[in-house]
Amino acid sequence: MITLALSKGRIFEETLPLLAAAGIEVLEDPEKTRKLILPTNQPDVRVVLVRATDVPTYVQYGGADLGVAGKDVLLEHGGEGLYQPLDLNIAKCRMSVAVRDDFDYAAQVKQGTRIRVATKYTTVARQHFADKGVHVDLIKLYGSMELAPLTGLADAIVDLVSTGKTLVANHLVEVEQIMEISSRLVVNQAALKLKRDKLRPLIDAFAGAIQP
Ligand code: PRT
Ligand code: MG
Repeated sequence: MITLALSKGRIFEETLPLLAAAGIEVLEDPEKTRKLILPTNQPDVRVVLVRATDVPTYVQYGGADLGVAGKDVLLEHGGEGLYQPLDLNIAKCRMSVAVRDDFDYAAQVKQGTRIRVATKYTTVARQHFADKGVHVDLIKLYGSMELAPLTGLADAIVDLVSTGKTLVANHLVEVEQIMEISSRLVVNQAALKLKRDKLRPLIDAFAGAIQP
């Protein structure tokens, strides 16, 4: 049995064409079923639905043989025990610093003021501000980062941006782009050896179906 870990939503949707290229069709719609293990048209391939941030953990410990996870999630996880053969170029966005549109970020940085930054991505954020020599106090959040500057919890956020509509709707502006983000295929290192005959063709089919 090959077990693939995916998160519901954009990663599931954008992985479907890659699965199709490998001849795999998921037989149930995650938005309609309450099942967490979904069968496919291949009796020896199944999909498990986990939170986006849990995908690397499932694959690392062998709860799944492979999975699809955002670079954001992989950087925070650390990537231990994971083979990352492919950038799938899906679920694309960027990680950015944003502030309230009335907050003069450049002036605060120039003055050397300590800036309070709320984020789910504390590892990446700490590194980014250290590299820039910006003094920050990081506040760990698990979601809705956009609310932090509006309530006075923080001066800035580090979050993912794709269309930019969420920032605009909340009177926030992007002041720095930290990195481009896309999702990668991650494979359990032991599974790659033990189930090589099944996993190699799957990885090759995915590789051949990546859109530029
Ligand atoms: O939603 P949940 O709390 O369950 O988990 P999650 O947010 O970790 O999962 P999900 O499925 O929302 O995201 C999975 C992966 O998709 C992330 O790890 C990213 O690699 C990738 N991705 C791509 C995004 C976005 N684009 C994105 N726009 N993840 C989140 N967003 C959010 C962003 O955080 C912000 O709140 O969408 C909002 C901004 O969108 P725009 O279009 O308004 O700019
Ligand atoms: Mg989300």
